[in-house]
Amino acid sequence: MNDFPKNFLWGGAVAAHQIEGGWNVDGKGLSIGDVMTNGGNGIARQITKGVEDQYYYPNHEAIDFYHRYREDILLLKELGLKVFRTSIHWSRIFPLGDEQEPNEQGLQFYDDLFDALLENGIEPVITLSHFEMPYHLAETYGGFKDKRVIEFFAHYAETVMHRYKDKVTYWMTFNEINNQADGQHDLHTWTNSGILFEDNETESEKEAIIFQASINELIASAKAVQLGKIINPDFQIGCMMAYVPIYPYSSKPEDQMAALKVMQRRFFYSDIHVRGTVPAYAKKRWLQKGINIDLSAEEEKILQQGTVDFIGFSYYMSGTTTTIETVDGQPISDFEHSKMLTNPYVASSDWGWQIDPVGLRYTLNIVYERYGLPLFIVENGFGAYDDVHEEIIQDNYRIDYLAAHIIQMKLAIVEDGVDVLGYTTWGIIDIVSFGSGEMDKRYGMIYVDKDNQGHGTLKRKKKASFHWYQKVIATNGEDI
Ligand code: P53
Repeated sequence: MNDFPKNFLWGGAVAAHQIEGGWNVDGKGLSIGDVMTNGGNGIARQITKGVEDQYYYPNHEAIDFYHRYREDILLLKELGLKVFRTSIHWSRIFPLGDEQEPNEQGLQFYDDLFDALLENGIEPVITLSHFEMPYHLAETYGGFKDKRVIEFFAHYAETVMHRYKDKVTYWMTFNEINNQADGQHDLHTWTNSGILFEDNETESEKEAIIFQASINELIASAKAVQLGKIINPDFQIGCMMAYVPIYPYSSKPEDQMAALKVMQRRFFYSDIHVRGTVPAYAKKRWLQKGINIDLSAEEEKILQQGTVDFIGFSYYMSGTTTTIETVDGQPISDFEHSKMLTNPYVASSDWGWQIDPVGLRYTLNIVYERYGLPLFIVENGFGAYDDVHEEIIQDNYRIDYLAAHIIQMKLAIVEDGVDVLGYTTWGIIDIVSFGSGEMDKRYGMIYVDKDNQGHGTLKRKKKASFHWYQKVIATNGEDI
């Protein structure tokens, strides 16, 4: 008996800015990722005003997928991938973001890339914006703070969905749209709305800015869904969320409420993507905090008419919250006196990400119960230091991590009845880390010879996990 659906979409995932390189070729404009320096484990990346000579920008070359994708696709084919998730680099298509005419060379690149994938039996799954926005839109308009950016995004979305209407079926609008609301803007500085905060802005002001930009981004997403459905009614258009489930630390009822409140911060986005209306808890929060949101009746209608077909999400880790005063933790604003802390029952990666496979099954259940829509796990993976001197990298820790998560996904499908479309592991080939800019936070099953300073031959090599995942896919998840 086979437990995974027959057409289960096994795959791998990456993002254009973390893999392509070719940052200034063939008419591409500067992207917000192009002005992010390298950071390190526990060291934040910096954002510079344009490109400055004295810094190293790891995304400029990344792993040079732009010039090497044909060779890489052959490896992905050997791996047996059914789907490959990547994004379109917005600034290849509209270098500045606010022009009418697209850059034909940029469009041609993705035609060639998608053709090469399809010829090798791999279906592209496409994110329209994976923390990628033309730098000009961030610099001149303040990103999604400005309502005009809604139109620029819609025009971009319509252009590419029209161009690739016969090559791509699965689309997602914004990668991890909720990631900007989880307090993570302190980590990355850019939010995925293309906003930089001013030093003198208070936490309350930042919250108001993020809520407004998020609403604008949600309107942009809904417009893209509407346009896409006109272009090709068979399109499956989803949202993309970072689901980091937050557990109550104890059975204290207030801990349960605190966990629920933190989760509402994330569900705010998928609630609007799926239901098309602003949830009551958000409206109350705006009222209490004196936040005035600009959302017209016409825009509300767009939200209602542009709801998604499926929910794509990333899953790496879980978190824990408590209101117990004697327990140490990081204060958060979602519920009075609540704070985030380390879960004593789970291990952590070298970057402090809490490893929790059961949390994936839990998340699949919670999200499916809430929305009843098909789910697509479009990111799951283990960032780790590999011993690069080994002849074949024996990344058993990565195999263990992935196997444990696949087993929990299987339980959600088989025992809990959750509808899961597919599973794409993050960073199937080593890429530039988004959070830290490192190469050495490796996720790949294919090793790329490049280090944190940008040195290396860029040669590709299969790791032990490559052979393991090949077998998982070939047996449709029977042999984990
Ligand atoms: P890196 C935080 C929490 C969960 C997912 O992240 C996250 C982040 C951001 O760091 O981002 C997603 O490279 C994102 C990818 C990213 C991947 O997770 O920081 O969609 O672009 O590379 C892993 O280790």
